[in-house]
Amino acid sequence: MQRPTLFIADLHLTPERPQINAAFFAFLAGPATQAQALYILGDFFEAWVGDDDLAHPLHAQVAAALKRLAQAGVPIHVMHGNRDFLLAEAFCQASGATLMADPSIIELNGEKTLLMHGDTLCTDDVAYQAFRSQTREPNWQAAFLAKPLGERLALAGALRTQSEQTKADKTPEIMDVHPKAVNQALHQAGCRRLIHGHTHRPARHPLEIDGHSAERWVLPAWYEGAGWLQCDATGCQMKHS
Ligand code: LP5
Ligand code: MN
Repeated sequence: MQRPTLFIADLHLTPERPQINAAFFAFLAGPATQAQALYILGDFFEAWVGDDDLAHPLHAQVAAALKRLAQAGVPIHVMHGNRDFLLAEAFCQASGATLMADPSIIELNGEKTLLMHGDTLCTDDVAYQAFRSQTREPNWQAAFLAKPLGERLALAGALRTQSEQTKADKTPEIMDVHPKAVNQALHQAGCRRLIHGHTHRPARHPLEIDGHSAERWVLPAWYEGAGWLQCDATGCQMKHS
């Protein structure tokens, strides 16, 4: 039987949520071993301040566990999220994973499928989009990465606090994807299936794009437990453990 392709996002791995880390290691040792490929669509880590933080025991353990899966023959693809856009070459070396661009198009069981983290679709969140543009600039990143690790961790912590505060003032609609952005992304990519994370609102949304039926899958965050999308020739379904 054909092996399924698995998609996960928004695990937000951190030493502060050991039960979720355990759920991830169980996922890697279980369903992931049967996969044709594993796609991690951003916000894998709660915060990633640079690859030198691989020295943290949890980060080293996560990279080693991914590498075991990669060496067992399961290709692992990682996309940046808004929490871990600084994942880079050393992480790939340590984990055996390959970084993929956001957006990317893959051929999934004969269907062109668009993969995104999902943050770029939240076009009404103007303050976030400005912040995103700034922090994706190579010069900004070089200056940030030149700071000592401890300082970067402190800045990331301050920014997480600020993010939680600013989100309290934003409406749920502002923090969701904009339908026009979704339509435009699918139209431009020539795809009828989109898989993304970021909004933490797991669902399958049926759509119509250019007169054809289409679908948008939103991956779950891993706050309560593990959740992933499993796709094979018969289609996609959400799984939980
Ligand atoms: O992540 P989440 O779900 O809470 O909210 C996101 C958007 N927030 C973010 C910020 C991240 O949470 C922080 C990640 C830290 C790790 C990165 C490390 C490297 C960078 C360190 C830089 C110092 O992405 C949030 C969205 C929400 O998704 C829904 O889509 O609304 O957007 C914001 O909160 C951004 C604010 O609206 C604007 C922020 C202005 C910040 C100004 C810079 C101040 C620097 C503070 C450092 C002390
Ligand atoms: Mn995100």
